[in-house]
Amino acid sequence: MARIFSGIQPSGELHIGNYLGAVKNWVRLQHEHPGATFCVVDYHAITGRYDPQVLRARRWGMAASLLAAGIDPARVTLFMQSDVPEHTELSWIFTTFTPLGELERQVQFKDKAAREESIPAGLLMYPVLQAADILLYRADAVPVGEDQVQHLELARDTARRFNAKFAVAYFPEPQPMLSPTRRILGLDGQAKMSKSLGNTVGLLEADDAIWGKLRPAVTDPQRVRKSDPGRPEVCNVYQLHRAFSAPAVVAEVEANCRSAGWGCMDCKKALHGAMVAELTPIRARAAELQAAPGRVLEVLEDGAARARAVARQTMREVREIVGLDPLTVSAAALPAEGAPPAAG
Ligand code: AQP
Repeated sequence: MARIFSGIQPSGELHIGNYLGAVKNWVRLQHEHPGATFCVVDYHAITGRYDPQVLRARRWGMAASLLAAGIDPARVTLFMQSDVPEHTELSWIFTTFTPLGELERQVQFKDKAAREESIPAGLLMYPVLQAADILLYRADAVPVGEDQVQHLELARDTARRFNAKFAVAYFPEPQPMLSPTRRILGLDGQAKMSKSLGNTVGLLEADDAIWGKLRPAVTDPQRVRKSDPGRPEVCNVYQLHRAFSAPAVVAEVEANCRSAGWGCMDCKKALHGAMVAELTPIRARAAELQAAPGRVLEVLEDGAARARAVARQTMREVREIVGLDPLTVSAAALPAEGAPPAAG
């Protein structure tokens, strides 16, 4: 059975892009793959500018949102990355053989670096830490959105390089598991929905706040008047219908769009209804967790203990492979250039 790992940054609120691209898939997979490992990757979230007080709240909030979205700690391990410092240790080992040029070619690095005056090295190393996150659990399947496919290619290269460099067959080559909704655009219909671009719809937003964002959402730019027939294939609102609405409603939306039977506002109202239906129970669970915050901490503590057990075992083996295992007196007998001759 595939060994599953995935992570999410607590760099903002959980949004419908994260949910449809990744988290909904995690919830589905936990039934077929009990024992999957999911992580709030807070070391990643400090690669940009941030306020420590806000980060604390977001770390708790992201864990609570994942539980509210349906992650079941009885089936899977959910933990906070910084509770398992082996992630950074393995990452350092990987940086020692990852070619700089490959990191500089990562699209997400280029995009984010373009927005920075002074580029932190951590931003460049982000995919190396991500490779460590995955390979620490020797995962071979990673449910992610499409934007992470290039990073996973680097994780596979990392596994391959490690295995070749040390002549072992130790790390598997992790493959992406993409959901049908692998790339959700922001409501401006331009860029990927992204916490750092501020074009998101939060999973826990109130009904009227969601409507406030849906109302002006960009649709088919060629549909100027209500009587103009629309093209669902270029419409972001239609894509969201495919994610949230029942198949019969999606068919109805498509037919009414093409025939100009519905205006865009009719279509958006139907989408709002479908979103509210799916998100209301998630919001209710989030409110329950907000009222009992200790429950989230218990889940994270238990998850960290389980994750740490696996991580420590991997690092014991990795240290041995790379020659960083605890020294014993027999090391003195090994030939080492420039070393004093062994006694005896
Ligand atoms: N717009 C999206 N469509 C589909 N999937 C998406 N994911 C993110 N945005 C979309 C998927 O969500 C998971 C967690 O992502 P992340 O928060 O760890 O990193 P990210 O991709 O960088 O997300 P953001 O929102 O864009 O955050 P910032 O702005 O902080 O970088 C991943 O599986 C991702 O593919």
